[in-house]
Amino acid sequence: MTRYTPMPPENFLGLAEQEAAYETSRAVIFPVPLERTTSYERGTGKGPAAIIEASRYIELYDEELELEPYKEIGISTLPPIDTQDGTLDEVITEIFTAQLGLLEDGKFPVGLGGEHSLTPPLVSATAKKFKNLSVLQIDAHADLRDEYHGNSQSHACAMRRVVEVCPAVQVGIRSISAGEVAAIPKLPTKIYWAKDIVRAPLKSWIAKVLADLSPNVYLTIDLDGFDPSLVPATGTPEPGGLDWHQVTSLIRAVADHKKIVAMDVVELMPQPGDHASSFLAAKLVYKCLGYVFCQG
Ligand SMILES: [Mn+2]
Repeated sequence: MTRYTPMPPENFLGLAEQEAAYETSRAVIFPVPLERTTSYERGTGKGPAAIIEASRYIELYDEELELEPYKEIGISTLPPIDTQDGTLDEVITEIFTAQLGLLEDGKFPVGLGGEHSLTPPLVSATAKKFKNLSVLQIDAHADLRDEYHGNSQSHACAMRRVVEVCPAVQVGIRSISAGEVAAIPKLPTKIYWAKDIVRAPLKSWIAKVLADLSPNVYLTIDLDGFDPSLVPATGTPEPGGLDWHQVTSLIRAVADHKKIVAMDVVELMPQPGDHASSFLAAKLVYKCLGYVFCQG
């Protein structure tokens, strides 16, 4: 008998109840449809639902790992957290508290955004639980502004808030302000510019990223880190981005050499007629879980 956990529209991957029960799942999909400070186009609040919807069309067998990761992992899907009621500060506190609860339960949380402002509370909670934490960010944007339009919690400030908590390694960056560039030498962050890696052999830079990361890693993936030819559905698309092979090779190497303890995938802004972006996001989440839990 096939039954699904009672959350609309379905759980991640459309799994049967025994493979998606919270108690027995090691990974938990945590939808955070936050959209308070987006700057260009709107719609990223619909990102988590679109990723979960697309995930139901993914093959459950991973051709790289040669197994069905969900069977080894158990993947539970939470209902979306309420991001509408209350001030942004209150919502950020709720995100922090929810993340800490998942970590205290021994889960591997996968935050689905939503705008990048959700990452700092997720990282803060993760840093409370795990010492020696660093953050690996894949993104087009440095997001190192101290404030943006008077708001220190803006998506444009996400990594500035993160590096106040723990060091970062930023990969795929190709959009940054002069003020941010000036601040970098004083910040605990290392930048891998898209211009230096998109045409370089994987071997030439992935080992350096590994060397820059601490033993425990929080992974935050802004989908605009990918080239917009692959993921057009983001709020602030930037040309000249990473491809699928580059991103998955990097994450596979990190999962192999470090302990990835939590992650998020943010900034999907679903567009009518474009299923490729949501599908990529869903497949990326499943790939990451396979790399984290099912590698040799
Ligand atoms: Mn970005």
